[in-house]
Amino acid sequence: MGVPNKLLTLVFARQPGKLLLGMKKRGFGEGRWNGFGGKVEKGETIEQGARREMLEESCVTVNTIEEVGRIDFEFVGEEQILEVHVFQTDDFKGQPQETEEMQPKWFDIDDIPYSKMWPDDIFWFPYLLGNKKFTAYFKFEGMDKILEQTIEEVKTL
Ligand code: 8OG
Repeated sequence: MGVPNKLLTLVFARQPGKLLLGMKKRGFGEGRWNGFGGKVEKGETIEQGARREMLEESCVTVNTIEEVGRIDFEFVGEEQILEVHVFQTDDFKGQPQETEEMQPKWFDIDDIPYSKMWPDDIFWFPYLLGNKKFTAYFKFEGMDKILEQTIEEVKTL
């Protein structure tokens, strides 16, 4: 048996025709636009972790939230799989504000900045934007190169 997966969350707030992304200012994924999220802490559920990270990183309070995807990331040379739970919400309160970690910005869904995002995102965003639930797996070498990938639409997660 290997090490347990590392559980992470990733939350996308939506408005008609728009998606909220944040420019990651530090740490893992720095310099890339992304949803909001991070490690699930001991004693909280994955959904609680998603809400907490969204509030901490964007100052937005999420009401209803829906899990839409799960992505497993393997990095060559690292034993631990990153298990990212992807959520979306169109039911939230508060104006997104810049925090130490993220600079938020609303993007038109026809103008998503894929070239300044994780390189796998362009493959699964169509599921997210098309309201299709999905599971995916990506094997990375370093931060930029995808060696293997699978994506599948699913009925339930
Ligand atoms: O706590 P920390 O900021 O390190 O969490 C990492 C965040 O980045 C978390 O929200 C999950 C997310 N994330 C990855 N890999 C990828 C990826 O390939 N694409 C996107 N969009 N997000 C990712 O860890």
